[in-house]
Amino acid sequence: MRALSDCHLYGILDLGYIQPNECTRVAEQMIEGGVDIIQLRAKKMSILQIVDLAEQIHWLTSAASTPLIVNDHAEIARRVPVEGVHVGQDDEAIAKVRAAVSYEIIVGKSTHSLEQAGAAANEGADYIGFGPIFATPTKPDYTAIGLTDIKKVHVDLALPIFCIGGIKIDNLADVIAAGAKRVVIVSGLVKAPDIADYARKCKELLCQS
Ligand code: TZP
Ligand code: MG
Repeated sequence: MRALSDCHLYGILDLGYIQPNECTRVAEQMIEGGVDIIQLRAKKMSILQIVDLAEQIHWLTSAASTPLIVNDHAEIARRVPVEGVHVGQDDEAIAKVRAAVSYEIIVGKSTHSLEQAGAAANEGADYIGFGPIFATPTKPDYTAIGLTDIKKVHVDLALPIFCIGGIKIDNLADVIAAGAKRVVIVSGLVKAPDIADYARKCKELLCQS
């Protein structure tokens, strides 16, 4: 399995953008394009429905040594041997998520400020999402934090930091110039006419930095 430290491009199978029956195709294309780590995010589905989907996707991701992270629910990792769980500020505490799962998992946390980033590191997060950098319809109720704190969060914290929110191939160079080493791209990737090609181009920019 790919180590988290080797992950630079993070893709999300967001069921707000794709249908359940499109997940495996999209995951295959992400993997083909070099997406390093994939999350399954299904805000409106039941745990059982997500479990069913996670099982299908995990066959593909594990064959490609690509960690699969599920959003929000530790319960899914109890039923499917996914590699990790991602929690937000209002979800369960990291220790509680780890305690709920009988094997070692990656636990990531969403953060929206330098203060939250530091708190997540202290709480024991394996990685953080940091953003939204730019305003995004994928997370409409959140204010963009902009590029200015990216350098400082990298100076302050040693864990992997994935900048997220409104990042596309067209602004990725700016995000990297602001200090990002790792990014999450949601709509840019899943809505690309050629997902593998889009991922490949993003990876090139990230790997040059
Ligand atoms: N957390 C902060 S911004 C965001 C999440 C889940 C959504 C990012 O989506 P997009 O489509 O890449 O802007
Ligand atoms: Mg959540």
